[in-house]
Amino acid sequence: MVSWLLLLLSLPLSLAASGSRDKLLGVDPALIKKYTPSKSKTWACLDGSKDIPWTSVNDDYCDCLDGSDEPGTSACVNSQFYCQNKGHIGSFIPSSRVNDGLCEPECCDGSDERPGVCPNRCKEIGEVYRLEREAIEKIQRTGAKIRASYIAFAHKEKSRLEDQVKNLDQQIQSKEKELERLQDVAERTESLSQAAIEYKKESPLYKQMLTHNIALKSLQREYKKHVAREQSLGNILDALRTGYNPNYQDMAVLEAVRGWEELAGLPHINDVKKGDSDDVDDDSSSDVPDKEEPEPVDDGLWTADQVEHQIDNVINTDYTALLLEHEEHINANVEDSILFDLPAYLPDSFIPAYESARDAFIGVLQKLKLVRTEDTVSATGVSEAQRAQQALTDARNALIRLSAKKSEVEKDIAEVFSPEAFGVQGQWKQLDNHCIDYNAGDYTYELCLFKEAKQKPNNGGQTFSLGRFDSWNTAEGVEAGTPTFYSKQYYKHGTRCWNGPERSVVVLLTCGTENTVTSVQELEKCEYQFTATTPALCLPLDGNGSREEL
Ligand code: MAN
Repeated sequence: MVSWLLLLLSLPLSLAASGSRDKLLGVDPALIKKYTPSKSKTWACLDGSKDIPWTSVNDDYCDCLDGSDEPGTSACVNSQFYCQNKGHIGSFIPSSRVNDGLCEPECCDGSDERPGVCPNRCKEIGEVYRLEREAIEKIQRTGAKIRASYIAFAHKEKSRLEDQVKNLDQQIQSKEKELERLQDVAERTESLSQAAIEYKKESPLYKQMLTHNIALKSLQREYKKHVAREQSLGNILDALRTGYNPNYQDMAVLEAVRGWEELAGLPHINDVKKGDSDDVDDDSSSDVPDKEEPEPVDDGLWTADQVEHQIDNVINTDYTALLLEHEEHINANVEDSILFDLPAYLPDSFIPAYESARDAFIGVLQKLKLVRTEDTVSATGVSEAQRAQQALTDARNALIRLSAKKSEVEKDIAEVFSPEAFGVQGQWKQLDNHCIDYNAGDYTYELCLFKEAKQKPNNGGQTFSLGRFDSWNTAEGVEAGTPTFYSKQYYKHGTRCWNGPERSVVVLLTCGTENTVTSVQELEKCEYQFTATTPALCLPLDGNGSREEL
């Protein structure tokens, strides 16, 4: 009797309990608190549109416009069903797939179908999943440690680069000072060499040469005057010769004409007139002077023709250049003096001893300033000025190189912690130009991160560039610095494919304990896809990493 009473008392409770379980079937855990009846056993649709009897919740009839009264049935369209999947991970399915006789893979607890239809496989699935996840997490933990070391490297690298900039700054400063000094030296050497030239021009030889030049010019001018004068006189005498009247028997005129004819090598005018009858004026061929034989000249002297045509070359000589050539010649001659020719008269075995004694002797003479050293010669000459100019140019070029190097290092510094380059934490910096090989049978692919990808044939042939690093993931909506951004790299503008595009690569990156290329595929002709793992993508796990698990 007592037991019956207890049974009766407990019945509504257990019914109520099982009823409340049904009412909560498929409810999103975040909304579970909202699924409680009011005191009057009514319930308000979640959109607040109406109150319905609590018994109408999950009664397989859709009452609320938002479908919130049927979380555990397929009565309302566009509703979501939540499988608890106890022992594994809860998940949502569209409510249309509830009670359709099919066991949804997302609901390992079988709660999407009536009891008894689908087995609860959450324990075994959860176990496999946990093992897999543990393995992944282990990789991630190990990878994250390596990643941390990459970050530490980036910090060190940045300080190293900053020190390099400081060092370059110092070098630039001292180079600038050196440049100033060399500029000064070059200017002074330039004026010194000018002064040296002026000094050389004081040489009696040079001055005498200038005098000779003036004398030559004067003689040339006089010569030209005389030639012109002779020409005029010849014309006058020619007129007299052809125009005088022989009938006057003027002996003075006749003698003058004869004298002229002899000097000019002309035939006597009377003979010409007789021989040629009346056309004497038109045909002057018989009245030309005989071609003058070149006058013989003494050895080494110039002919009249040379005087006429070559004297200008001599007059226009560059005497300053000649002076410097002369100086060089004289200095060179020192080497050829009899003193330095001595070895020619010595037996071979004596020559080394002779040469060292000679060098020592010359050294002493140079120290005593009795013989000029090459430097002193050039210290007053043009070559010293050229040397100073060269030193100046070299220093200028070195300064340009240092400044360029500084800009390059400054750019590297800016990139270390840039999200667009090596990551906000600098986690990629250590992998700059890190090369990974992947043997694919016919080819070995080489991926030098942030630099270039290559395809090298294993059995001989041409290596192709598959492209140089271009960018991270540029897909729309992907923000720089996010894991998705760093999950893809593009290498572009490789060797052009025959009848096709330039070779290019997309590298898909995932977290791994090593930097490895795991696959290479040529998806389209000359468009390659690499998959690769890297610790740089292994983010540290928050807590134990199993928050989703129920
Ligand atoms: C080479 C390789 C191949 C590519 C062809 C295209 O053989 O680079 O990957 O498909 O050229 O001609």
